[in-house]
Amino acid sequence: MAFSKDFIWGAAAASYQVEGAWNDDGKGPNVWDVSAKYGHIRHNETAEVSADHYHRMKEDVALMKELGLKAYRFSISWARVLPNGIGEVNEKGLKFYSDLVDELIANGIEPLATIFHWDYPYALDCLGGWKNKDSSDWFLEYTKVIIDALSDRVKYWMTFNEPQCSLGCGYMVGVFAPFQKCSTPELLEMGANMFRAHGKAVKYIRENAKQKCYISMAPYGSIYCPEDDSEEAFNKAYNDSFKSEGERFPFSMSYWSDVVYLGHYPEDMVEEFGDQLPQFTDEEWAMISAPLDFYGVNIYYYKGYPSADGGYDTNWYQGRPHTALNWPVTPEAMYWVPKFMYKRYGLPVMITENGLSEHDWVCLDGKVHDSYRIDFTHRYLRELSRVADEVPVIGYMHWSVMDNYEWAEGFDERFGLIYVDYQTQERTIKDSGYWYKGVIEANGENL
Ligand code: GBH
Repeated sequence: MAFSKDFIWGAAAASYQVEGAWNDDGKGPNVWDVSAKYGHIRHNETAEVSADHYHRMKEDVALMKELGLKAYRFSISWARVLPNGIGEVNEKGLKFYSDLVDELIANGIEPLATIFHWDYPYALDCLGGWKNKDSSDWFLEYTKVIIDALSDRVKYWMTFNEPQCSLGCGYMVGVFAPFQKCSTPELLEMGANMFRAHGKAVKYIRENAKQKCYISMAPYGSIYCPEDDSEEAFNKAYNDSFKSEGERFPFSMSYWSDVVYLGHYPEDMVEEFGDQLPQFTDEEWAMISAPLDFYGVNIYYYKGYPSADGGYDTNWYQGRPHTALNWPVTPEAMYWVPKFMYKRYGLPVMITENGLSEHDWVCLDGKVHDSYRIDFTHRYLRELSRVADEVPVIGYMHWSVMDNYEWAEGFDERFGLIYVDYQTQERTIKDSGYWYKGVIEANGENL
């Protein structure tokens, strides 16, 4: 039956988006803290306070318990733990994560930690960031600190969240911090350093974690859906989904996942770039593609082909349901992404993010009636239940546990199961939160 008895129902957030406390207790600045001061963010909003989770962690974990979550996926702020990215450890910052983990466990919630969710230390950015040949060693140094401190209690580790966005949005099209536009050779080199960083971190975790750990990356899964039931349609969608897209390779799935999960560059990249591709030694390849335990993937919608006449892409049509961020509502993505990823990478799949933005508000009766979030999630989870009969799916993390800072979009967009009033920091569990609680209690049998 669809969901296994030990299915991990949870919700997610990321350090920079919820914590606030941007310079409390010795935290160093990251590239977002700095960029936000230079007009890159809608309404010039900053995450200096955000949802103030750093100071309200216990209250927030109590709300997670109220939602019945079995797991919480959070990320660690590198510059909170190592203010300069390397060197001196900020014990108070590290203690915050240790306390969070204790609080989660005391409330019966499994902690799932993402090592890097985009908030790169500014001090390291000043040294060239991922362009610097030492950057993978910096990442290792940071990983050591958090593994030594938390791996006695944290079993699930994700190295990079959506590396596509880190490299593509941050350094190619320049819509995310640090808002750079780098050349293709630079991007290839930076990507190579990110792979080395991933590999070194995985090696360290395997050799030094205080208990058996489950490790993954968490890219986003962007695919094309088969247009009908035929084998041809399946093959076309599958093959197109894993194309590395020429110079847009940072946004592809195959670039990140073939290297890490299969141990080679995608064939079409080898054809396209030949000798331009950074080379790895055999030892590096072994480290970069060392076996992982599951395939974590963020799922929001599937891609469309551009129309020939400049009209809608094929994942759109006139009047198509779309979210506040104008993302199409495509529940089928939740069926096809796990199916494609299992076929290609052969590992159990965990949905590390899925959700939608709405412009919710607190209604006259004091509640948040987010019926669209319920319907959206219901549709996506039904597809997940369908695919879980065919491929191993081990968990689902709703994005997000609470409203938060949506990067360059600031605070207009609300993704949470819990509403946050940014004026008062008051939290209100939305209708969708109570609905999700019911799904968890029924282990999805009521979908
Ligand atoms: C995630 O980004 C982030 O991890 C999270 O921090 C953020 O708050 C949340 O989602 C909401 O935005 O190639 O056409 O399939 C998601 C951003 C959305 C970017 C889906 C890629 C797919 C493009 N991603 N998108 S496509």
